[in-house]
Amino acid sequence: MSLLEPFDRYPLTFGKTPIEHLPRLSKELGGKVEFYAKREDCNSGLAMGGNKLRKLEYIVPDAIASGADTLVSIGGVQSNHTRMVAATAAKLGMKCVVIQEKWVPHFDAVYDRVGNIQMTRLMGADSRLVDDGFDIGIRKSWEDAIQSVKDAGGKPYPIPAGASVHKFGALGYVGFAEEVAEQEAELGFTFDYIVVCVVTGSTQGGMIVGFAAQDRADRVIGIDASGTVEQTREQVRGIVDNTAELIGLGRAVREDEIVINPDYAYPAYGVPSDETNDAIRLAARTEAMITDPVYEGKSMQGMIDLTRKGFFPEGSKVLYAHLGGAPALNGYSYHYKDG
Ligand code: 5PA
Repeated sequence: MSLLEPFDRYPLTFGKTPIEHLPRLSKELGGKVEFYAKREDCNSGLAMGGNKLRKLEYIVPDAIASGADTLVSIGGVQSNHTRMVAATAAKLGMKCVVIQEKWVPHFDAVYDRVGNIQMTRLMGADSRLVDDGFDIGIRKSWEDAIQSVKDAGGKPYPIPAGASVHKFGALGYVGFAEEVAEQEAELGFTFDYIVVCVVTGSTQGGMIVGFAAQDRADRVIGIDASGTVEQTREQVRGIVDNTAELIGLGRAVREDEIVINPDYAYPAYGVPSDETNDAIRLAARTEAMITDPVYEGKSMQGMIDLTRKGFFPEGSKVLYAHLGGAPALNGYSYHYKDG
């Protein structure tokens, strides 16, 4: 029986996400480890989908039950999360206010007009640009936006950055772990490692709890893209404890079951290194799998580098969780003008 049985879910996704073999990337990386991707980036018809929808599926029933008429959330200028909250609001017939902070020191001329923010505006969200810098915690700008909805006579439903420190924010990725186990039974083998990008924490946090129920949470390798890894780790710890309690895991998750590698977030959140860009190009040229400079490019870089360093024993099967994010590439046109 699913650990999620007691919780309401409002479907926003197509269903199980496909697991795709990556034979050309595997060969390129030496052929001793086989790579697969679980395509969370292809999970829905709502505004290009991505990891946030799995989280929002368990939050929407609470939003509806609260009688709210406006979803209020926060992210950077090119936030995927605010795009997904705007999409959810449009689909539900609710209003949406999103704060978009200057999380990235990046000055592409059309950065605040294309990609995620363009789609967010198209879906009718009230997108408010704010000058504050990167921080995954609770922000005054978000609290002010919640208050502004109340002042205008509306009923806000607050969704924190990345839907992460919401009590139900990690349930969706507990479901991911159960889905992987079902797919492994169909495939006839199990994965030795799962590689996932981590920033606000509920994607990996949910996976850790879900895989802890299968006694293999330490095989979830988080690749930090925040550049503030201590804060991210602390946030993941809190999310894991809350979620383990919520689903009745029946035991505490140990520190060694929370694995976060800080080595690939440089030079800063939202800024790709040369190695990130090489990883983005390699995934694109071997598998036509498009990753972005903020999140998935960094976890791809981590997976590639760890493979080259021999971290994954020969014969391992590694599952890369592709969480979405490609729309942000539009804001980085100059980086990739020559491919
Ligand atoms: C994001 C997050 P978590 O925040 O759950 O740790 O997930 C990291 C992550 N990949 C990984 C993609 C494509 C993501 O969008 N994005 C945030 C956003 O505002 O878009 C929450 C930061």
